Amino acid sequence: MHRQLPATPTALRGIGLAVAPWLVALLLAGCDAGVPVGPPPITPGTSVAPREVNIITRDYAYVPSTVALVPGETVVLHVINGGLAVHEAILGDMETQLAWEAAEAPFADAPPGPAPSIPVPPGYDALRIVVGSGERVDVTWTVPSDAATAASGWFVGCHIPGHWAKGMVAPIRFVGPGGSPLAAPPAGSPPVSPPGGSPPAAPAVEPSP
Ligand SMILES: [Cu+2]
Repeated sequence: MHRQLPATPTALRGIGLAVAPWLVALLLAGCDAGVPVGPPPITPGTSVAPREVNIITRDYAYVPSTVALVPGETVVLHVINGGLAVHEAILGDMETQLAWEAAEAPFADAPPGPAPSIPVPPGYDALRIVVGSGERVDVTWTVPSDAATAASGWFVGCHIPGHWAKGMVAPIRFVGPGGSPLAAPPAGSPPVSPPGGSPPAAPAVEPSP
């Protein structure tokens, strides 16, 4: 414990040093905070050696709360359901998330069993991984190389009815191999509903040309 060290203002004065109390407080706080650590470097996955990425679903959130991916890399997504409810991980930009939210809404009272196939509008197909309670599903997937250019940003979202509204969404942070962000979050991004909040309104879905 740093605070138990004898380097208090009184002790320092006792050895002839004039140290301002605020400086000691700053030093002690620095000890507690530790050395600033940036995001860990990422070795992008390849088709030969995909990078392993864990996404844990809970009732009703994702762990980690932000998923770091390198555009163009190939990953093996391990989606592990640590919750009691069935969950899914849909990876795509916000327009895609909202299209799936609208498309899955009619299935709120679906009977137990395999997840129904969702008639998502053309152009909004996305990587969708459904996992039952206690299950783990592994999927090898290549991140689109242009994903970071999506104006609305990318997310991992669960659109099993009611889950998005409970805040079951995690932003994807696109990074370079060094772990540094490729771009700041775009201005004017659609708001992500907070836990317990109401979901963003579904967009007017236009068919793809
Ligand atoms: Cu869910």
